[in-house]
Amino acid sequence: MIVWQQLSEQEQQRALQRPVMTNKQGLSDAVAQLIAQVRKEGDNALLSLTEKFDGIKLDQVALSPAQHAKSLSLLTDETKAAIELAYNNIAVFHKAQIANDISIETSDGVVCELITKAISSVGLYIPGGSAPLPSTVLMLGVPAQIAGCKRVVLCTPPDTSENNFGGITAEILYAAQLCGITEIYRVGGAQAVAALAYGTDSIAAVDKIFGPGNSFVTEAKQQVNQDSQGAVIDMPAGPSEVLVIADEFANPVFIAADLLSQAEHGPDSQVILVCDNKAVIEQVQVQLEQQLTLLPRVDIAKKALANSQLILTDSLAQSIEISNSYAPEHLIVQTENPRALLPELDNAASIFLGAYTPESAGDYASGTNHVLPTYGYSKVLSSLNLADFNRKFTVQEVSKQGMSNIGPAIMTLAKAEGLDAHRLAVKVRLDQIKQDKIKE
Ligand code: HSO
Ligand code: ZN
Repeated sequence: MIVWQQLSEQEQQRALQRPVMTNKQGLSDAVAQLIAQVRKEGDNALLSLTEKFDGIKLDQVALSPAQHAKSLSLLTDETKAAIELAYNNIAVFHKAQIANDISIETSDGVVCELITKAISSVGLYIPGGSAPLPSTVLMLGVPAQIAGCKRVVLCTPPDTSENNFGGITAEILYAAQLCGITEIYRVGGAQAVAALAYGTDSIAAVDKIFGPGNSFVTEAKQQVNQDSQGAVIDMPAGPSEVLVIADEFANPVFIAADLLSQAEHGPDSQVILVCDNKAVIEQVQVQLEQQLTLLPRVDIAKKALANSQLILTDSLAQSIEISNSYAPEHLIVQTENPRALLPELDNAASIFLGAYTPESAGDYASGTNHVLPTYGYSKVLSSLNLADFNRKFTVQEVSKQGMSNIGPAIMTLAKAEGLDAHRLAVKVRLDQIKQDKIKE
């Protein structure tokens, strides 16, 4: 536990520092090579890299209908129902985000419009292997479906477990099926990102790539994003993080469970508790130790906890201040009246209010999206939403009357900028309008 009051300003800054994301040259070179190989050798590169990294020799990246059916058959009714419940809630929340087009007359005879259209083709990268994420299929696939993207392509590494060797995790397939995704490929890592960005014989290139991944995937996304021939990506990736604001009314068992649910994601996960009550922090510490030992991912969670903080503040106001300056990805508020604090919570990508709102709710099934800006980006970036699968463009139509109304001002502005061709483009029209009037 650290006592905020007793730290110098510098120490306070250090306490909230995130792990430095070193863009190791070795990683960057290795990924650049993988991308180059996929661009040159196409499907052959995908198959040989899958053999090398995933240890499985495939004859094609597409999943055959027979393999698809075999993988899907492994799913229990209980899991299906859970995926359906999550799908429905996520769909309700994202359908509510459908934006209305705008058409408005800004001056008499001057009509301006804002039109929303779906991005035509999107690629969803879903991690596989030891920790497949069917929930991420829903978080990406549902908004893509609601936005109406014409092509939705899913890439995920092939399953190498004994009973589904060479298939795809059943939960991923079922979630994809609900989202109407039919293009599914068994390829992961940087090679999947390269295929999505540049295309191969089997996988046509997409316009935008979404989804989390390991350091290779993250680096590959950055590289294709920087290339104008590549693809745009969803958002910068960083270690996942949670900050809990608690007061004397909070339940230490709940808090510890929430902190651990974040800690089990990875050794670099960030977990922070800010609380103005010492007894609560001490009880959380006891709970952390007790609950930790029961977790299958105890080693990962332990590492994450080692670089995390339990901070004693002198007031709730100070706790809020710390949270706002840290700008967490997830913010859980366990206080007497959490909703009352909401107007003061400025920077967080996803906020969880009250004792019965764990992060797990938003991770899986409440309806909000779990793809969120981390690493302090919540100050400027938004939680993934329907707009990420859309683009907006404008339309304008100016009548003769409209040109007469705004033309003189445009000419004055063009003159002020010294752009005479701009001024003339208006003048020729105003002259024509004058001539037409004389003829009338
Ligand atoms: N907490 C993760 C999302 C996730 N949790 C997926 C469980 N599965 C990042 O927001
Ligand atoms: Zn999670």
